[in-house]
Amino acid sequence: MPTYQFPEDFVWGVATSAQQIEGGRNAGGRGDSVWDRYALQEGAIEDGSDPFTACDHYHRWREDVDLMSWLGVDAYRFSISWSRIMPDGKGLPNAAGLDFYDRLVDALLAAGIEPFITLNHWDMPAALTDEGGWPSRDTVAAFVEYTRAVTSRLGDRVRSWTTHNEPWCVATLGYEEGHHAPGHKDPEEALRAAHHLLLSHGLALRAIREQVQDPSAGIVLNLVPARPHSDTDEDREAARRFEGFFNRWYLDPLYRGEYPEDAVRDRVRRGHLGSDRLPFVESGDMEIIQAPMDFLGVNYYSRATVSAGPEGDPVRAPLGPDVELTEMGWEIYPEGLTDLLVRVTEDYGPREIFITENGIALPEKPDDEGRVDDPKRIAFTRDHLVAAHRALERGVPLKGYFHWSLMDNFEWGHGYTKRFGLLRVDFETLERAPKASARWYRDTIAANAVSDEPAGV
Ligand code: IFM
Repeated sequence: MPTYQFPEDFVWGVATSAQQIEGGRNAGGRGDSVWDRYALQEGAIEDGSDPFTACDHYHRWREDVDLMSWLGVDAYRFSISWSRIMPDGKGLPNAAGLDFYDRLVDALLAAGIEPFITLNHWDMPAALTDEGGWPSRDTVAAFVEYTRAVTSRLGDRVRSWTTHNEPWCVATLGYEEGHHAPGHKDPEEALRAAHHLLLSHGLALRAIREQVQDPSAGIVLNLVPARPHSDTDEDREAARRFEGFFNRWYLDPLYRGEYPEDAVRDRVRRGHLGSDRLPFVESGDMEIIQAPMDFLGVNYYSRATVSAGPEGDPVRAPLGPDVELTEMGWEIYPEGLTDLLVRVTEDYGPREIFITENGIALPEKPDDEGRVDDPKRIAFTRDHLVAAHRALERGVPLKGYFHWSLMDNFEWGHGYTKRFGLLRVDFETLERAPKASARWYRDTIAANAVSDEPAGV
C-alpha cells in the first residue's frame, strides 16, 4: 500500500465558523446577525431550529481548544462573528466581543495552534441588512471598518487573515436563489452583492496589510468543477456557463482584474444585466479587487454534473444509482480535487493554496457508549488527501488542509440535520465526543502522511 508523505511544513487543521458553533446569541453585547433573524422566519430552517445556542462554543471554547490539542492540529480556521464586534453594524466596536477572540487567540497560541481567521463567514449584522446588505455599496465601508477593528486588536498575534468565505454562497444563495439569509430572489441584487463582496475584499486586504505585521492574507472560494452530463454541444455549453458564474466570476476579477466576458454575456442574455457594461463597477474598483493575495483558500466538496435546461442554461442532471453520494446529496469525487487544484494553479498562478474546507455529512447514530464509528468519513478524507498529494506532485503550491469540520454544528438552512464533525456533538447535553474519524485524523497528522490502507477503520 503506498504511503503519501506530506512536506515537513504542511499545515494540518480543522475549520469552523462563528454562526455555526458559537451560540451566545446576545451574550457580551452581541447584536443579531442576518442569520439569527432569517432563522426566525417560518420554514427557513429545515428542522425548525436556530443557531442561538449551536454548540455553545462561546462558553465551551476552552474545552474545544483542548480537543484540538488532543487532535494535534497545527492550525485552527475559525471566523469572527461580525455582529459580536459591530452589534449595530457601525460605530465603536464592542469591547466584550473583541475580548472573547483575544482570549481564544491567546489560548490557541499557548497550545501551539496557529489561528487562521476568517472575517466574514456569512453572518453580517442584521442592522446592515436593514440598510441594504451586500447589494448596497455602503456595506463595503462597513466591512472595512469592522476589519480594522479586528486586525488592530489581534494583528499583533494573528498572521493569517481571510476576508470572505465563499462569496458565491452569500451572493447567489442569499440574494438570487433565496435559500440562505436574507432569502432574496433577485439576480440583479446578487450581481451587485458579488461585486461589493469582491471590492470589500480588496479594501480589507489593504487594511490588513496596514495593521498586521508580515500578514498572510487571502480569500476562500468554494470551487465546483462542472462535468457535462453528455457529450452533446448543449451539455458542454451548459458546463461552461455553470463554471463561468460559479468559479470564474470570482477567480477572474481576483487574478485578472476583469469579469469573464462570456459569463457577463450570459447574464445579459438572461436579462440580469442591461448591457455588458456592469453598472455597479466604478472606476478603480477592478484594480482594488486584483490586489495580489498571499493565498487562495479552496473549499472542495464535490463536482457538478450539468445538462442544458431551458434556454440552454445549466441544470443539475440526475446521477445514476452507482454514484456515491453524501448525506447532502453531493457526489463523492476525490479526483476532482487534483484536477481543480492543478487547473487553478495553471490558469491563475496563486502564490499559495490552502484547502480550507473538505469534509462529509453522514447519517450517524452513536452506539450505547456514545461512540460513533464513521468509516465513510475516514475513507472520504483519506481519498481527498491522496488527491491533494497528487496535486502537490504536479507542482501545486498547496500548503495545508483544513477538515470541515471540527465538530457537528448548525448547517445553515439544514439546521442540525447534517453532521460534518470529527467530534460528535450531542445537541441536548452539548457534550463533544471524538468519532473514529477524529482518532484517524489524529494519527494522520502525527504521521504527516496518509496511506492508501483503510487505517483505523
Ligand atoms: O457548513 C458549510 C460551511 O459553512 C461553508 N462551506 C460548506 C460547509 C458544508 O456545507
